[in-house]
Amino acid sequence: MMKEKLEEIRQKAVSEIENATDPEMLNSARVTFLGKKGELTAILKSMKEVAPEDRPKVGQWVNDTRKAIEEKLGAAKEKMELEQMKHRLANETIDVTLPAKKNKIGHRHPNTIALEEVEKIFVGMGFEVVEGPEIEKDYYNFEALNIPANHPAKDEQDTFYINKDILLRTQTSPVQVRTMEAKKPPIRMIAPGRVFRADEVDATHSPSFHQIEGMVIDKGITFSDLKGTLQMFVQKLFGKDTKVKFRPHHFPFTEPSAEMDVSCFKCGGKGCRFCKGEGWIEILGCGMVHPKVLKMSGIDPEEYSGFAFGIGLERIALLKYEIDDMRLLYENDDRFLSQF
Ligand code: 2U9
Repeated sequence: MMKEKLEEIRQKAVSEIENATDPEMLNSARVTFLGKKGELTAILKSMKEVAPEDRPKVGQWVNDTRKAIEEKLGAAKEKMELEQMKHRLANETIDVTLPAKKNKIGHRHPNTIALEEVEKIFVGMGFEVVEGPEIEKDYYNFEALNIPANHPAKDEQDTFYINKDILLRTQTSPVQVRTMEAKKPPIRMIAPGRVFRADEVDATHSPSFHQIEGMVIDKGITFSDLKGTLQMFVQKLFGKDTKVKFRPHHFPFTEPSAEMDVSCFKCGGKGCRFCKGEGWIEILGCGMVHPKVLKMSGIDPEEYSGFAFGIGLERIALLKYEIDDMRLLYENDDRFLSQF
């Protein structure tokens, strides 16, 4: 009777252990069968109902059953741990033959590539690269450049003012003014940098863009020096067959003033889609520095003369890389930038 009961407990335990799928289920089987309130303990507690002469034998059966269940539990636990270990090792396997993840590196922006090329050409001709503040005084941005108070460029529609006297520079010319104030000629400099104008965004305009301005001041500088220098510049930038053409223009800070065209570097001047059939592409503005401008910055126009020019950097980048919309330069789309 007792023996059958123990056998029944053993079978129940074995079946529960065999059905266990995780360590928690194993532990709960241990508590159920071997715990302080478990089934075997209950039998030991009821030993007083067993005849004294039978007690050693029944005690032996209980111990045998306990041992059988413990062994079963131990084996099941070991098997489970082995499975878990196998599983973990399989998941942690590193396939050293897999190709490595490609490191993504950045690209230089077309503006940067174009600027570095322009800087290299001018540095090669003995020019110095000078930078200046983007937030400027009205004096350096307008007055010192002979731009009168009633000039349309000074309108709040066109210029970002911080207050009456302080603004975001609309050109890099203030850098030349500051240089003239700070040192005596000869001066050969270019001033690249960010400028600001209250323009709506479209394919050719942005409220913030970049200019490269240049200036040479020395004794005996003439319009021929301007022509020779700028011709050399565009021949290095667009190719040695590039021709130049000057058209009269007006700027308050130069006299005389001109705009310079280059022969189309796509069709060589015959006229194509790129130059809109013109054969020529407008590239920069230039002129002889106005005597009043020299004088205001402390340079004697009787002793010195100079020329100056201004180029839009984005315009160079768009032309060089045949990009048809300026907005692409500002969107930082990697698919676009990685082409250059
Ligand atoms: C000083 C004296 C003269 C700078 C010059 C231009 C002509 C010019 C434009 C080209 C396209 C600006 O980028 S753009 O919008 N610039 O046409 N700039 S002469 O003349 C100076 C500058 C400083 C003291």
